Amino acid sequence: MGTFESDRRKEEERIREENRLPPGQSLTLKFPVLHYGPIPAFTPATWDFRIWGEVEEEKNWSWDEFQQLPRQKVLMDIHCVTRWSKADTLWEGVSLKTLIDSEIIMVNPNVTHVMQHAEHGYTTNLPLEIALQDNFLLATHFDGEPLSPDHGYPLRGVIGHIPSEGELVTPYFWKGAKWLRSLEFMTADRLGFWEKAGYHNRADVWDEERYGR
Ligand SMILES: Nc1nc2c(c(=O)[nH]1)N[C@H]1C(S)=C(S)[C@@H](COP(=O)(O)O)O[C@H]1N2
Ligand SMILES: [Mo]
Repeated sequence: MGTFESDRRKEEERIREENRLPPGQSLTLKFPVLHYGPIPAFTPATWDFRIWGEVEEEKNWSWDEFQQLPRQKVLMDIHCVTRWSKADTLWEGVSLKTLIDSEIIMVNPNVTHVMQHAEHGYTTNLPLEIALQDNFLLATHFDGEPLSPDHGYPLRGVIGHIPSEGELVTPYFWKGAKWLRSLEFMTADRLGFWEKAGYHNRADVWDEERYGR
């Protein structure tokens, strides 16, 4: 116990010295589980992933089809608004930017925002330009393994801080939806689940935008 806490503090000091710990956060070596509501079951035969809203052509990918999309690995630090941060988390999955750059999906030119829709109605919104950054991923794997059910299996949005790309905007971790089922492209902003409940719409971790607009 004591040993674990001193390991944690040492690691926290290192991350802080590297300017990777946002204000008001503390480092955890664990991986907390945080969500509202129950963990949904995954049924591969009926699962689909939809691309809809302001797009040239809607998509409805089966689980098998989703596996065929180009894949990427991203290493980032994640920051929960409840004040824990976790460093060097390794994610693997599909990058929205790659899907758009390779014209696998084509969004209308007036699109400004994207809504993630998850099982049981959880939603979270992002400006398109942030969802197109390298630090937003549609992740199927964490640390080389498929996501565990409590962390969003089979698919979740992930957003975090990439230390080597310090210029990217980094929102709090709630802006990645676990058990993700669709992306809705929009021509105006709309608030997601926590955003409607009073959490900050932009949610920049470095400006400590936890609550309010
Ligand atoms: N579907 C869904 N996704 C969600 C949430 C949720 O309640 N439901 N909570 C968010 C919050 S507040 C955080 S901090 C992260 C937590 O992810 P983790 O449980 O893998 O740490 O998931 C985010 N995604
Ligand atoms: Mo969170």
